[in-house]
Amino acid sequence: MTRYLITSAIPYVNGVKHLGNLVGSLLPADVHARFRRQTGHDVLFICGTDDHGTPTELSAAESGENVATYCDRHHAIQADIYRRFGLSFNHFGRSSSVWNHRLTQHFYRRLVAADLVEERDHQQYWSAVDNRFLPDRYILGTCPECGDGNARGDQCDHCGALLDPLDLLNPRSALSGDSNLEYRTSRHLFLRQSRKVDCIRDWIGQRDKWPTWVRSLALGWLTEHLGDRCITRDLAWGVPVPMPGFENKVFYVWFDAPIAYISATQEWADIDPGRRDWHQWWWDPSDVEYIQFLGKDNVPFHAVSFPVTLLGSGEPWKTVDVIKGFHWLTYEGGKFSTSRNRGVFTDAALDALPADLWRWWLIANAPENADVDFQIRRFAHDVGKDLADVFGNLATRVSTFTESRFEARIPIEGEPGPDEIRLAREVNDRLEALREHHENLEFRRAAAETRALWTLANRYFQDQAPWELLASDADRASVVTRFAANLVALCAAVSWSIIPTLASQVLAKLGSPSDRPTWPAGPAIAYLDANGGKPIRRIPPLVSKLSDQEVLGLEARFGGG
Ligand code: B3M
Ligand code: ZN
Repeated sequence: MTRYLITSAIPYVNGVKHLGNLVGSLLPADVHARFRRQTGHDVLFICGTDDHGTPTELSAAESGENVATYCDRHHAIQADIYRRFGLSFNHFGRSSSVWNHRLTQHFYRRLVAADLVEERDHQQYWSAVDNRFLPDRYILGTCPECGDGNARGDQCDHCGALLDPLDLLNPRSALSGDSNLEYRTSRHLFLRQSRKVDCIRDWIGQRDKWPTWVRSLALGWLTEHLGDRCITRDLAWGVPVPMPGFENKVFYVWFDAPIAYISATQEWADIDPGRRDWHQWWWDPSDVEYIQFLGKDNVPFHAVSFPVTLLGSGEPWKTVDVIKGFHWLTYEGGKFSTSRNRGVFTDAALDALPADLWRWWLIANAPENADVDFQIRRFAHDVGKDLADVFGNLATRVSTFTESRFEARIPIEGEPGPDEIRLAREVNDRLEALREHHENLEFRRAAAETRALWTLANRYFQDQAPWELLASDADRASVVTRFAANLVALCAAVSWSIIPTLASQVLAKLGSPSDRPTWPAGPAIAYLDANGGKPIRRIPPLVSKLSDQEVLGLEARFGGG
């Protein structure tokens, strides 16, 4: 049976992430990991923090902390937030770990042996005021593409262009503002990606499960931009370059970051070496399907650069089978902005409302094929409707009725009739569709199908009206109540990957396994007719709807409206 290796892009350690980061990689990866575990597969779900790079150094400098201490603190903050969001990583590692230092240097040596690394002189900005080189985000300036005045040395946040510091007009130091910069030559290492173009093109050609837009993005990058890439920087924080003359340099963050997927697995294995073996996941495994979840700006690095590292090493590393990319989540018609504190950040989201409300809306509206706008008012409306009116209402109504009219036991009397046979057939069809959507990584469709099952269950209970049957046909009232109670359990079990806390609450009250409910197997008629005599408890209202006042409060708090 296939085993699933699942990675989410590793978020930069600096600062708490917003909902866009959550839905762009971490959350869908979790939903898929949970779904695969539910269907009986062996899953390894790996993530961590991306601890290197100039944004982190700049944030540490701003907070007055030493970079390592800053990273420790922020790693713990992010790990805690993701735990509270229910993200079920097997391991949440760090790119600054000793495992990642070791493995990054290993890849470097293999690439040198394969003649894929070249030393070159590289022009860098140098500031006399700061007394240092200014790589990447240490430089700010005017974007040559769109004219925005605050583009950074590696990227323009305004238009998304990927840049080199030397591309910027009117460059200045991000540290001191010094604009009287010098060019200085510094010796750097380049990964000769251009020699691997055909190899990567063939490799992409063999991956047939990527979303079309991800594939074209990757192929476009391959043809237009695949120059050799500088993989070292004049910085102190990062993985040291094991090469004489490079004592004051480290590897570029994007060289070591994806390697952390593997090194975090090695760290995970070292926690319990008797039972865990990282080779089984990464070293030429025959039965592993590897899926990466990431935002669209990360596609080139995962579809082209990281494969150059893996394939270029000449070793049998596992490469990705499916890249599931995501577009952007925007916030109330604009951008999420950390500096302007605009948008919903993950810590504030959890302070305001339970995790499952965010999880539900984000998955149901995941930016899979285009950007999606998050609006507080729409969010409040949707979760009120789906989670309170449909799913919550179903669970509370059915359990309350069973408790008060059947002494808190699923009634055993009566035989299913034509309505139950029809219902079971529809449940079978919908379950099969739902399973396919999850297997195909179609999250919006999976959420819509999940909702359709809830609606079906609600409608069955409402149409059959067992409260009216009690006096006229007690056996029918029993059958309907039994089917409805089992439907609630089924609805909860298949929702667990998206809303794990709410689903577990419901299952616990119904006396069903709630930690990791198994995916329903076999014909629905059998399990909808089962459990006669089983005790259940009343399920209190699961989700309360947000009032207008509360919506206004959230808008004010998160800068929306
Ligand atoms: N930290 C960028 C990002 O969070 C980067 C991803 C690395 S994945 C190896 O978008
Ligand atoms: Zn720009």
